[in-house]
Amino acid sequence: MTIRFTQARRVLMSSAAMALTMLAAPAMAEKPKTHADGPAAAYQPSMTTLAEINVEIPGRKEGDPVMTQEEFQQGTKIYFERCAGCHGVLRKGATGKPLTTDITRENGYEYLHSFITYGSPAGMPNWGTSGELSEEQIDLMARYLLLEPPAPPEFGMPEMRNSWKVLVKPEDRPTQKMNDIDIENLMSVTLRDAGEIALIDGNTYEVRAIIKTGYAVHISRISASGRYLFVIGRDAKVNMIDMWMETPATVAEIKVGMEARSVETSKMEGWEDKYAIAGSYWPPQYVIMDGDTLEPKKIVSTRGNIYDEQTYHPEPRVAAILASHYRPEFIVNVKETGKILLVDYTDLKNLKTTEIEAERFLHDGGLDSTHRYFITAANARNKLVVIDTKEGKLTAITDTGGATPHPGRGANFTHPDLGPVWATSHLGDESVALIGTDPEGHADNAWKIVQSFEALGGGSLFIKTHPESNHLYVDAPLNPDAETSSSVAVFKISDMKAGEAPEYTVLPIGEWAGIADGQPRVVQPEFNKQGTEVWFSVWNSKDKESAIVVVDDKTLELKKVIKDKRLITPTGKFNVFNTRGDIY
Ligand code: DHE
Repeated sequence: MTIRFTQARRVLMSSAAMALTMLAAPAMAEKPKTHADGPAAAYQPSMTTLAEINVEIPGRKEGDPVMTQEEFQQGTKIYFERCAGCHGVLRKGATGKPLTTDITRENGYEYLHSFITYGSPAGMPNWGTSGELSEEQIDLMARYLLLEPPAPPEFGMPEMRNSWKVLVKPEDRPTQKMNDIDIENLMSVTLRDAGEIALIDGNTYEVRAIIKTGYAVHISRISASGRYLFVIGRDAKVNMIDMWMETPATVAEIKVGMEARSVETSKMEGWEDKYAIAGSYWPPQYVIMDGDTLEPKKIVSTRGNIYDEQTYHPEPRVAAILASHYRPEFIVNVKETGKILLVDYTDLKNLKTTEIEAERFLHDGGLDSTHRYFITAANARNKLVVIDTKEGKLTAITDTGGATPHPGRGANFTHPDLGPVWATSHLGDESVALIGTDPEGHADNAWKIVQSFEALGGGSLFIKTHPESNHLYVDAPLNPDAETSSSVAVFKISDMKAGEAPEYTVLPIGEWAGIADGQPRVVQPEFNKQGTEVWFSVWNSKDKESAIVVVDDKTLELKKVIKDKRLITPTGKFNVFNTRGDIY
């Protein structure tokens, strides 16, 4: 059953939830939002791996509050898990304000205590009144912030080489495909909380392999030849999986840092499968590795100056990385300095990097349909940045008109009136924005937001279509309303008109999954190779049943519900053919 909506349900989202601020005094009279009220706040990075490290209390200063080593360790864990995503590992500020001791000591214990307890209407979560932190934990954190922060260890070449394992040497690997799997239509599915991926056959829906990967595994990318699959966990572990083996398995692995989110492989003609690259949140760096073995070759720190203020930032995290199809370059998003790096991999000894001034807090993005332009979200600034990967230059920076754009890799299609466009949905409101991507054929529309319309509600993470499809799918997994977060909006592309809000159909994917227990969220549409089916993850908690729901793209009817007790917390899905060719 599908429901038609002419008017989107509005869900109040606070874009301000992104901006944690310690500027104003805590306003106790105003009821702050709970953390869960703002999907943007709930989506802040959690440094879960860093939270496990052992730290020492840094050198004491006069007037330091008394804190035992055990309390300091607990404070560090809470800080890395709950606070570092916004305020930075070193407390120098990121999307949130700095919490260095010159500031926290000026404000004092009482101020910090009530700020943590009550939060602020501007977006600081009310950790105390929401019950997320106990009174003892708040007291601990208020004292903890008065002490100097611990510096987590660096992770350089010796650490990487120590962690690096070649499990099957290139010469011992098969010389031809040893299985009957249609690799191009395989889906690599993130099983987030299991620290595994499932390889699901796109033709038969059969789980062909479950492979152990890093902790809280995040994304998969595919080598240019289509043979190797690269998976990265939040603990910065990269697995390189050979899909030609009888049962696909890890042939090499490495840890590239302590917290990471992105991995990619070289795609330029003549450089296929030559290199892999992974970027980390901590330490702030990227590493270029051998594409056959993951041997680390070159580590480059991203510490440096913010593009506009030109002040030093000690921990600019590496967000999305894409491989250029036009030049032998990796495109590296550096979040906090707002720089996009074009890293030329032809000569690692004499590394050439083009550093583009973009915008701050770069997150995710993808290529336009010609693969020439990289379009990426500076999400905390509500901007899209466009890079010409052929010329190696900034093309445009455009405000999306919405709150916190979150495109994933985005969606390319030809609008009946407006020509070729790339679409993003938003985390902070219900809008979908279309940016014109055809500077030759539709020069007036190029790099402008040509249309904006409403989908289901805020809390959207991903949007998807396929060159063979006439539909645009928009999810809303972080919407606070359970029904909305388990549904998906579908727009018919051929019906779209300039200046007119398109209607959409709601697919009750969660309901179709037939899961009785829990409150699963529906996340990340992904097409099969042919562009005839779209797959959704029905993402439940770890101890509850989850599923993958497959929808027929032509009829929008349910085609298959994939259930298997091994499918624990499925989130991202990466079709080999589409991911490899940047088809989205
Ligand atoms: Fe992701 C992509 C970072 C939370 C699912 N995520 C990305 C990318 C980055 C990123 C930088 C782009 C990688 C690239 O293209 O090279 N993600 C982060 C975070 O910092 C954040 C907000 C919090 C954290 O602590 O990690 C975060 N991400 C999540 C989730 O909670 C999601 C929904 C579920 C999960 O599996 O963890 C999630 N992120 C994804 C997916 C992609 C992704 C599925 C790839 C989308 C694609 O189509 O390419």
